[in-house]
Amino acid sequence: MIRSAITVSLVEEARGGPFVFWDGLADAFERSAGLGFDAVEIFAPGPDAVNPDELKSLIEQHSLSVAAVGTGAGMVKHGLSLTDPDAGKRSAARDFVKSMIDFGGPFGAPAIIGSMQGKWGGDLSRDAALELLAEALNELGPYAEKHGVCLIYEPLNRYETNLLKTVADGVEYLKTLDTQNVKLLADLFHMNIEEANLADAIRIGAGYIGHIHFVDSNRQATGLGHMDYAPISAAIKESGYDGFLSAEAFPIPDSQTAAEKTIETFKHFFS
Ligand code: LER
Ligand code: MN
Repeated sequence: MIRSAITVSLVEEARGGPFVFWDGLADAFERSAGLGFDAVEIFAPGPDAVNPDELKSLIEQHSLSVAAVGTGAGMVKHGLSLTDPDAGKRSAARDFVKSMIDFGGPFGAPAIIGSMQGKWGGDLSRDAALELLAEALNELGPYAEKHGVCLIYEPLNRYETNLLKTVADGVEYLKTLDTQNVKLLADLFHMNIEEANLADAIRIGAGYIGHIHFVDSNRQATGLGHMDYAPISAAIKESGYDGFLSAEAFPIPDSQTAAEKTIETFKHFFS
């Protein structure tokens, strides 16, 4: 079943970033439940930022799930990346991701590798960086399996990565991995920059896409840009996707309006 989700950031350093809620978990859960969302996606500074008992009680109180947990704080707060030329830093990056897998796993929430994938450049060739990333994913994918969750890898647009930028490239890359427990994140904002046709890209990703960032062309909430959701939603449904459509969008004009616009679009195309 396709379910709705919405992001909350607990990372002060990321303020100004594309997350809908910013005022803590309790606020995010209450507003999300009030609007009829199915789940919350959490961007946290680290594995200890959230008390698991508190999260458990919010989940129960509001009948919500945790859709996914972001790992970008490893980069934003600690400057870590899985393709750092320095082996010690790569190892610290993998440890950070593991700690986030251990945080989200018990709640059934996969961890997302977005900015933690890093970039190639300097002495590090593109092939070498992709090899380092594959080593990391081959370790972290099976690591996530012990919680019964997958690991999510997100192709990004050209301004945020020079590694993999399209769904098709992501699919081909996943096929080269030893693990089958890594799925792609199709972020409609990144795709709007990189894909020739978003619906075709979704079809190419059928069976490989494990999470979707549901957002408009300008990274505002759905309905506030010029994305054409009719062909995109048709492709998502045709592809048999049964994960979350998660609003990773700027809180413009404010969090509540962004959340309302998202659930309105979700209901229009997916209910
Ligand atoms: C970054 O642009 C992004 O889309 C996030 O989901 C990555 O963690
Ligand atoms: Mn994203």
